[in-house]
Amino acid sequence: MKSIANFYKVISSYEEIAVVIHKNPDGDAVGSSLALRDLLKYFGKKVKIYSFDELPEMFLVLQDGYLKLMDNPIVEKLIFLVDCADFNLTGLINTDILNKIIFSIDHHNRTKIKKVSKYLIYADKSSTAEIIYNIFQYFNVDIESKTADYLLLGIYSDTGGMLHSNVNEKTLEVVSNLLLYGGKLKLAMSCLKERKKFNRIKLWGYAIERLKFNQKYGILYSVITNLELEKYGCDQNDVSGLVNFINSDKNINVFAVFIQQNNKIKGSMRSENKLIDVGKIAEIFSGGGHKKAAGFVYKIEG
Ligand SMILES: [Mn+2]
Repeated sequence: MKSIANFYKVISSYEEIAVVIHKNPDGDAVGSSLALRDLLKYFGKKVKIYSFDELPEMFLVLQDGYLKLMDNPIVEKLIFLVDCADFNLTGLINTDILNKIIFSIDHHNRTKIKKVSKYLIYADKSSTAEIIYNIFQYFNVDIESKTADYLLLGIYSDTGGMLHSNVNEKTLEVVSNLLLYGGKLKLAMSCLKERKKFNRIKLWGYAIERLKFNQKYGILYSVITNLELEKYGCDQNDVSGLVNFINSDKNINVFAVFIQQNNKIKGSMRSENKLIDVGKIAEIFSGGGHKKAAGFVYKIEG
């Protein structure tokens, strides 16, 4: 689906609608899902948001808005996936989606996701939140200050606080308008700041100490094992900010952190090089992402 106009056509046949976010949810998944719920409610829909994982600690203030997927089977016939590059990242299983319509709203660099029949995918947007903002605008729906907070959380989270190269003049215009709608940066700031806990800083120090540079490909990377994560009292959420943190030197093509977990390697990559699309690299290793930031989980056979 290419046009936002079809969004209303699709939702008009349903009274009850589900929104599903990806595992290990980030600020964009959380902010976008809450804002989408507000939009759907404006259109008179009953909406439930489902998450496979508990929300990470920094989003606890928003926890009430979510149902745990395991304990709450989805009854709604229309399911929105937000910010989800890969169906497997939802935690949904085949029986959850039997005879249901799946609608993806996303900015990851993918044109097709398995089992999804409706799309609004704009890979040039900074975040899914920016796309949701565009839907509000298209249908002339007033954005309340609380919704503006959610959208700002999504945009701030995916742009590392407006520091990444996915920010353009449109993103800044959206942020400016959201502030005019009464949005505050407080929620976004508190969620981003919370990521710098003591344990996390110790882990980052350890990983930074072990950074290696691969001259041939211009990749700066570090490897952490799952046992080391445990030793520092951290989990995978604590690693996500690290790759943004080391993303610094303009002569380096790709910044990456790899977590080794039994027979799996989980990678998180960033690039500021215009010629490099890390989303494509991630796809090769069965992952996904947008041009400048991407992740994958690679299973080692045998
Ligand atoms: Mn996102």
